[in-house]
Amino acid sequence: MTRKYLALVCALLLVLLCGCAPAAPVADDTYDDMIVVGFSQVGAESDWRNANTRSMQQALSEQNGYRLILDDAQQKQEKQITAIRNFIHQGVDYIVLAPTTEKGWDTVLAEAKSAGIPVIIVDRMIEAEDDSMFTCWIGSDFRKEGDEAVAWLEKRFGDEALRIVHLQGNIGSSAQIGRTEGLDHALAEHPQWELVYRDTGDFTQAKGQELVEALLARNVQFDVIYSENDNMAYGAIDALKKAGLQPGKDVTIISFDASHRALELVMAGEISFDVECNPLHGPRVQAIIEKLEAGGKPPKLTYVEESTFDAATITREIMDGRGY
Ligand code: GYE
Repeated sequence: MTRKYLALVCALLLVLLCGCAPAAPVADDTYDDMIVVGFSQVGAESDWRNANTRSMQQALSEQNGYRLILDDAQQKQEKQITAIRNFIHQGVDYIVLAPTTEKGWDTVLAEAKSAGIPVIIVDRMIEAEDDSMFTCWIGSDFRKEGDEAVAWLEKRFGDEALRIVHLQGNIGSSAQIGRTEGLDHALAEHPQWELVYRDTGDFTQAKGQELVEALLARNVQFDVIYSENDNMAYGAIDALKKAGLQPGKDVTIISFDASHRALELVMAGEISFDVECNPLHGPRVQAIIEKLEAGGKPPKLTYVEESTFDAATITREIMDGRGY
């Protein structure tokens, strides 16, 4: 504290004497009282991801007593591993990891563990050798999300013949694995549902559009697009419209995330069913850290509550009350 005040006084004197402010932060120990968090984020591939990043930045703000070091891994696991090593090297107080894929974390998490840095996993899950590698996890039940999507499809189409196009998220991510398992399970139960195409669109709008455009160019016929996130669905919708097809009428679209833009499309009837995936993990992580700071023990696994939307259940009030 004393050193900090001394540095502040020196900086003030500098301003008074020379009429100029020091270019760099006064001193590193400006952050002495702050909790330093290194956050390894997957990337910026989707609206969901951006809402998630904003939520973390808002909750773990300087105003709230945090110094957040954010690293965007551009959807590459090796970049995340490097970021975590940098956080360990910098001696952060906590590491928050939103993992790209489930596998491949044992070595780097063992390094964090031996450095004594708690690791909080958010959003997707990891497959760890032993679960002492991380302090706790908070995120969604992706298999349940997949099950909800196919339950709607069953209710809407029953045993009708359906040709389904499946746009997958990043292969090996929990969000892809759970949502794909839900569909696979339903495909096995409904022999009259045919999977006509399946590929990854990497959770991006551009890739979703590209895949559906390619299908239409090959004249592949389909009734349903099962898109594992909203951004790929936006791309698919653009591709359908460009080909003169009406999303929601000629092709039924099922999507995941239920971000604001997607719910507008649910209202407009272009997306028929959207399964919510809640990205607002910032305050949840903040609460976990506060608990740990106070010597408490947060639950090992926490699933956030989520709902689903179709044209019958969406209202303007619901939309206006949403933070993403
Ligand atoms: O559905 C997608 C994002 O892991 C839940 O990642 C997240 C998924 C989300 O890119 O839009």
